[in-house]
Amino acid sequence: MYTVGSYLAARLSQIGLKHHFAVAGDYNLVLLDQLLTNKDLTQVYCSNELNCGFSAEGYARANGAAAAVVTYSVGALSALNAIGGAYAENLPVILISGAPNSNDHASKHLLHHTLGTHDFLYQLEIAKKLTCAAVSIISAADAPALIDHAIRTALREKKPAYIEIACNISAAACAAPGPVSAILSEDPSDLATLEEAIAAATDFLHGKQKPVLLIGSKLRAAGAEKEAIELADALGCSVAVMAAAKSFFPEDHPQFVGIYWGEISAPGAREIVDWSDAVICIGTIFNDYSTVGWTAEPHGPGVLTADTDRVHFEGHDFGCIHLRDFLAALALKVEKRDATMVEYARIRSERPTEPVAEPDAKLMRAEIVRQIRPLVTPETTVLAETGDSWFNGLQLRLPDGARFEVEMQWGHIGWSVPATFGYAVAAPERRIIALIGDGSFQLTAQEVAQMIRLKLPVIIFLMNNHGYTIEVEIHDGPYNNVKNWDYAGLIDAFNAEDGKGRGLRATNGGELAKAIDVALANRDGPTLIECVIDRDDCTADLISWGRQVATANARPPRAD
Ligand code: DPX
Ligand code: MG
Repeated sequence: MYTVGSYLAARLSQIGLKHHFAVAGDYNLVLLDQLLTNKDLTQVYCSNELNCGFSAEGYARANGAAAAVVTYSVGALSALNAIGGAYAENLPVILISGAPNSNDHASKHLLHHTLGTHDFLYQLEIAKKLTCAAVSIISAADAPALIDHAIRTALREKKPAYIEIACNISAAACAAPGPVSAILSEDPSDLATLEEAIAAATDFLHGKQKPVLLIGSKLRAAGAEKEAIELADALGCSVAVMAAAKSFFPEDHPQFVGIYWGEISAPGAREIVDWSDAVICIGTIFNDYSTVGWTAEPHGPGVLTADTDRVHFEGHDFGCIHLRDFLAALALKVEKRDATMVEYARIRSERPTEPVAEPDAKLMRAEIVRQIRPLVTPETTVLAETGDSWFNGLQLRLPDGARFEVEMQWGHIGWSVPATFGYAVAAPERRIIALIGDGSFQLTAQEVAQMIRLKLPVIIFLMNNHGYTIEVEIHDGPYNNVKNWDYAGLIDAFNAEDGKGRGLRATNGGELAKAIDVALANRDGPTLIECVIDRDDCTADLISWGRQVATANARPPRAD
């Protein structure tokens, strides 16, 4: 016997979820009971719904998909911010909201947790804008079809979906779920189009001497990481990655030339991409941030764009092709073209590494990065928060297997605390390191308590520069100052009577080294290391990038 709630649980489990994230509320309590009946799914609780959404977002990064369960309006409207993030970041997160009793629709009743009007559709309408599929279940008979539609669409499109379930329907009987293949199956690439696209792309490359591959952040969502390596191997050309795609192409691959990010690119990477006569952009996203204020965007007849389901370049536009099929088929057709590697070997240089600081010298940002470097093993995932943490993280060299997560399209400060929690729930076997600024941490700090609750040995480097330094570099004012907290002391408060989290403060390199030892030894909970640095002690990359972004923001209105 299935109910709407147990049907939903079965489908979540079938698509590979072992957990779902939740905050309770009276519109979803019966649903939560139903989800608990599935012994293959663990319910994981969050401190608030924004964090619940971001925890699921982080889980989806490690696991491929995720679910968050919240209550109506007061919960869901907070979670929807994170769902917008999942849309921007191409992650299939299923947001499930309890909803008013089906009898209250079209009745005279006013309900709590609503606007105080008879409109109970506004949440669904908002969710439609932020998801690829949004359904409302007010009849158990319709539940299987609606649930399947939402989940299938999310998995296909790698975008979030929304399911709301009237609170009196969650425990109502419904049909049993069928085979999961009905949800997982996807339309194959159109073969005739694929063939023509490969012929045209081969022609395009035939006339070119200096191709490069530029890897973008949609590569993972497209499930095409392996195929990108195949194409790189076949072409023998240089491979640059965009910042948001760090770790999506192995950094110890011999053709890896580093991050392409305009004037703050890895040494040689910008020169090679700009010199190329055939930039193959794979799953790339060019926005104001990734183009450094519109100063660095490959364009013109030498650009071939291979997107998630579409390939286009001068005079051609082919749809209905999966990226992985295009890359794999092209790899079989192309000839070696290694001119960019030959040139790169001539011009390459290394960024200077950070000098070792005296153990009792005042702590500086560079020393922190220097001490984090050896922690990054093949089993490590680094999550880097919006702020100078992006630029610090991007400077870490990743051995094969290490992963790197950023939320560069949505850019919600505070994302990384719950996302790290969700990621750690999904991948407890990995070493998980979060780089977070003080301002960002203050948005979502509570989720450290959930890391303590589940005894997750996450290491958090909290850069306390006493402000919104990235904003300081873009445009400074009193609004960029942050009230200081006793961050290390906060962990004791979260521990209460039973927690095993550790909070430490480092003001010099010696203290930082000792704190890292404590963190590595603490397997029973998170360790937060507050790294105290000057307000303007930031990367040179942040200064250069911030100046260009500020210039782009400050463009005057057009006269017309
Ligand atoms: C804001 C940003 O302390 O990092 O390294 O000091 O910059 P840095 P912090 O975490 O400060 C972050 C701060 C205020 N961005 O510099 S990046 C605007 C913003 C945002 N998201 C939300 N609100 C405001 N990105 C939710
Ligand atoms: Mg800061």
